[in-house]
Amino acid sequence: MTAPQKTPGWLDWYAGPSTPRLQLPPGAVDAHCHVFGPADRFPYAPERKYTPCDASREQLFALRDHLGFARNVIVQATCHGADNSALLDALEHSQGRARGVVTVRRSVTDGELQRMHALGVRGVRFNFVRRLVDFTPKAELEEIAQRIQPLGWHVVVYFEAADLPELWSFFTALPTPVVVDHMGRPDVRQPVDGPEFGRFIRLMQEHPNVWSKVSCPERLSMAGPPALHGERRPYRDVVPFARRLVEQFPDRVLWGTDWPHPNLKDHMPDDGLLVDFIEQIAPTPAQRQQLLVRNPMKLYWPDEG
Ligand code: 0GY
Repeated sequence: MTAPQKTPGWLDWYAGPSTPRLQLPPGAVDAHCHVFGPADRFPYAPERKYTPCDASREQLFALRDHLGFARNVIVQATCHGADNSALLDALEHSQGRARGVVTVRRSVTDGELQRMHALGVRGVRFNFVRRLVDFTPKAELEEIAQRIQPLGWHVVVYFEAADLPELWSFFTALPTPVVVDHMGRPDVRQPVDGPEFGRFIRLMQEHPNVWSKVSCPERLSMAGPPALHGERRPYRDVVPFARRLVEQFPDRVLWGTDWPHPNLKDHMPDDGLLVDFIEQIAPTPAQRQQLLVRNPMKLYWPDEG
């Protein structure tokens, strides 16, 4: 089979990342990453909005070891639609060191959900980012949430900050923990104390079942690629946002690399530098222990945490 044509302008993940200066606590979890293909074994979904480069489970596990993580949470990427085969294959070969968050339709059977659970799936992802997916009707998502709740799973949501008002009532009615990807994608040109991020903080304040990934500075930053500035402390404009959440909600924040970084347009981050970024948003060892070990273990490995 010939390899599918990547989306024009696609940036491949960065091979040869540096060794982080920050030593991660033992048992650290990369709580947001993906596998892509390989397309010859796990073809991309016909309805996808982008075609990436391959990023295999072997490459993900090598990165995990290189950066000093112990575990991964692999999140279904939209380029695979609701076919979770690549993700489930990765879980199956992780020796218990990976958990998964899948995308399902209402047609999923109870038997399929049980099999996914046995392989390590602990959540479903609902995506509201228009450039990535055609929306699934909310009634269908509500039905899915009701069905996965008895399994002890949670719902991961991905949306743009401007859409939070419209999504608020849907999110706050979900019967499970709700984990927000990338801080709800704030516009970091706005003040951290401004109305937009204030709304997101209020969501977490008023709803103790809402968690946030304080991930993706490279996606949210407006400051440009770090190489341009020769910086080892890049993405400074994102720091106040992530730090606020780490300080205010220390027991409901997670962190992940987002490897292999789909759809970045201007640069591909060095994952070693991304790990070093954690020190800016969680400066104390106690904060990092919660962010990287205790919190993800509570959600994904509750029997071992
Ligand atoms: C991310 C972010 C993105 C993509 C996806 O599933 C996906 O395709 O999540 C994005 O393009 O912002 O979390 O990986």
